[in-house]
Amino acid sequence: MTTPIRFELIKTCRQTGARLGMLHTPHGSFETPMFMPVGTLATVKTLAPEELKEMGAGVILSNTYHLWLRPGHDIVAEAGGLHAFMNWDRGILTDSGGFQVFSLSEFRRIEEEGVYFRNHLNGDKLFLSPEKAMEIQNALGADIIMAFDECPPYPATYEYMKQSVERTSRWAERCLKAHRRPKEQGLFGIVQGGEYEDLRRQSARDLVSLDFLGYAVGGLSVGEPKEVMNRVLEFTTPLLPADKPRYLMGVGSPDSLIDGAIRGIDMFDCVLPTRIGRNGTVMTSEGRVVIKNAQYARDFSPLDPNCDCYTCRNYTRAYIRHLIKCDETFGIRLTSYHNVYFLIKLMEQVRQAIREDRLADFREEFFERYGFNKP
Ligand code: PRF
Ligand code: ZN
Repeated sequence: MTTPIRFELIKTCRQTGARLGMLHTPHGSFETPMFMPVGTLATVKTLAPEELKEMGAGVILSNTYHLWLRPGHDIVAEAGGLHAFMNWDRGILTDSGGFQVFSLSEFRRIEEEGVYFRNHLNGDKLFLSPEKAMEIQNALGADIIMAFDECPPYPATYEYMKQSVERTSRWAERCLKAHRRPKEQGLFGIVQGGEYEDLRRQSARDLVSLDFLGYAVGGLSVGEPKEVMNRVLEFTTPLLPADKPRYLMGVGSPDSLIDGAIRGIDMFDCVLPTRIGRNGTVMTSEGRVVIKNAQYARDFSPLDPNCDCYTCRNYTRAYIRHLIKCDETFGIRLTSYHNVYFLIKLMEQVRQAIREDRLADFREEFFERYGFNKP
């Protein structure tokens, strides 16, 4: 194989311009737009790989930063790589660590060379650079690996953002040079630039000229209003090559998945389904349900009347509420299962709507039922 990652554009929706595609990886081919569940520590919290497969998950995401600290990328490499270590034979994407450093650790200092910061677990001094992030990701062995970038906070000044975008481009070039397994792992570049159109343009131009196998849009879903994210996507995705996959990082609310697909995004990831699942919130076709609420104590219906997942076929709201209120781990397994299934099936519906050129209609119906159209 000459290129580990190949994207096949199958069709675009005539109503919206959304793309139906196929992502070919060394661990299988998967339809896009897709949602990638997050398994930060080489596990999608509470779910077994077999369960993720039966739901139809294609690619899962894991994190360079976390696996570097625990158990150490050397141990994962010794196990035969991340796929073997965690018993997952479909796709894996690893994020490069930059974003996690910015969101988790204190005392970070960004220099041209890389980022100095403290371990969020024990306070030890650490240093992560483009070369180090590539070394770790090459050892982990994911199918898709990410360039080491800076994701500035929102809002950031234009002057700061410009410097940051330029540094992220230089870091991206260093990542390409440091990549030791280009035949087995596809490297994606990450477009930054915040809400500034000319900086997004500059970032996209720099990265596209470096020729990555795919492009992520980073620096969104960092606290900006939804309209800002949509506007940034509207002017950013047209800057990216049509024959390469586009990945919107860290976005997973149902409305944003649909609105991202409409703006030409092919891949998404987010901790949302498992994170809210663990605190007892579920996404349903009729909106979010906080299962701990007293109103569900005697509700013997499934989490979502329109869902055919393992949880909804077998368990009631009242039972799941009871488990979660008693801190029984089975409860959060059931909510996590349902929530991940919900987003995977949502993307199946999005793909079907693209196939039939009716994604705008689907969006309207979905938003109405979910309650996004309410004031
Ligand atoms: N960069 C990286 N990972 C990320 C992001 C980013 O900008 C985001 C932004 N939402 C999530 N994860 N490397
Ligand atoms: Zn369900």
